[in-house]
Amino acid sequence: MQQPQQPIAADLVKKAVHTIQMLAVDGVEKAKSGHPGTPMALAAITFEIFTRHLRYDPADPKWPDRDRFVLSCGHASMLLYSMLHLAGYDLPMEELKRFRQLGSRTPGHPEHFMTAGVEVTTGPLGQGIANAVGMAASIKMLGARFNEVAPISTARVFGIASDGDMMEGISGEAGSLAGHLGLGNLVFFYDDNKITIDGGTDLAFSEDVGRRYEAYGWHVQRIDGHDHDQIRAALDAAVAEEGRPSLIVARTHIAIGSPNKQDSHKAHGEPLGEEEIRLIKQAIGAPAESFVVPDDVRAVFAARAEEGRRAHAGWKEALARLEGAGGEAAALHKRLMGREVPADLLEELVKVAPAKDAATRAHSGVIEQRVAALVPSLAGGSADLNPSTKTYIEGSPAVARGKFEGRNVHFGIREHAMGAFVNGMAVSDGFIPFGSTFLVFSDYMRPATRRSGTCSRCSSSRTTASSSARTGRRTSRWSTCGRCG
Ligand SMILES: Cc1ncc(C[n+]2csc(CCOP(=O)(O)OP(=O)(O)O)c2C)c(N)n1
Ligand SMILES: [Mg+2]
Repeated sequence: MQQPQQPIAADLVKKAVHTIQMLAVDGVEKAKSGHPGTPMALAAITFEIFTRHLRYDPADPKWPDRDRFVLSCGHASMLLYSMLHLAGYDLPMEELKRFRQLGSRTPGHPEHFMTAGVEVTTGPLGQGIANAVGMAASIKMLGARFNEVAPISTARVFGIASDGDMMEGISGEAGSLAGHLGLGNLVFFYDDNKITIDGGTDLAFSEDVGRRYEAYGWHVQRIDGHDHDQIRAALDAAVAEEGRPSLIVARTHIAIGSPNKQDSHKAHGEPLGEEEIRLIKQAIGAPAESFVVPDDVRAVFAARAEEGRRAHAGWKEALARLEGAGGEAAALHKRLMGREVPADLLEELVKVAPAKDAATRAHSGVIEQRVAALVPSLAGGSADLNPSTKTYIEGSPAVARGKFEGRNVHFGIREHAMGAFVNGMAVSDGFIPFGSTFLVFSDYMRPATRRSGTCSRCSSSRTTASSSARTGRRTSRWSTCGRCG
């Protein structure tokens, strides 16, 4: 397990945070569009997440047991791109300079299939934090199957959500489910900056978000989001809390350090302007030039990447132990990680297709049981409609707090969250997820549905069972379309 790294000197921390802030500001300024204020405000928090806890190996962005980082407020994308660049992912400075340009790997909002290190597409507020709940559950479900043999699924999901994320109803549904399931591997910051596009949050938002999440069953802390000691202490406590998801309510100031834009909604969605940037850089002692990364800041991240490489090597040893143990666990692990689907699935299903007329959902139920028997990756559930959708996988328990070995998820009457949850599972490893409800209520899932089902390689909307039939391959990775290579 990767531990917090050696303390970094306070002046170097400050310099690194300024570097993150200025990369984001410079990117937005060069593009002449984007969101500079929020990356500035969140730089300290993100720096602490990446350098203190987040376990990642930039040389292998898909390492299955990496910790995930989800920027639910996708409009602050330049923050994520700056972090990925510094962390050593395949995102060169040239790409930061091409922010929001056609064909760049730095689109206005982060796209999962486009940029290494972007764990899930974000932008529609509320979706990212709800995806993160599905990701955290998926990691626990995988762990429940194998960790006793060897600890191969131990990752945590870190993220940041903004006021907009917290106002959107979907985050409430997902938060409620995460609290119910006791997802202790989920750690989110709430960027409590009291600003949205139209002005102060007091225009439309007055509840105590922290108390709401406490009521959901989360472990909640409240901090000054610019104070590194407080951020570190809260992060350490959140990571140590294994029985509940954690929310760290961080009071921040949008565009902190900007003499004329700090705490103003004007810093949300427009470039700060050359003169304002000059004043900021002068005030914080940053170089006047754009897109500068000092060597000692690079060295901090290089050291962190080295720690990540070591953690990755440790995980490979655990994986070798699992594979070396042989037997059912090793075989199941291989099938899950490959999301294996038999090439003759269709023929197998035709064999059990009921001959008698019945409701389509009754036929579907019969077929699904057969799919479940042939495809161990299949997992999911319904939004409280099991007797009607007939999707409960027989012979497997339901996922519950502290019990993640089952394949059935009771989503409760939460269609919005169900859609985002299964999308979160889809970008995780091991499972081919499904959700179910009445067709008319599937309208509640429409935003999540729009974002699902794209090929992870070429982003076309065709996915697999049919691809294996088309390509004639014995098995195929479920999340690729089979046409792109
Ligand atoms: C579902 C959805 N509705 C609307 C928007 C457009 N939008 C982008 S950011 C934002 C709100 C900004 O406020 P906040 O979330 O607090 O972010 P901050 O300005 O503090 O960075 C809105 C309404 C969106 N991205 N997603
Ligand atoms: Mg805000």
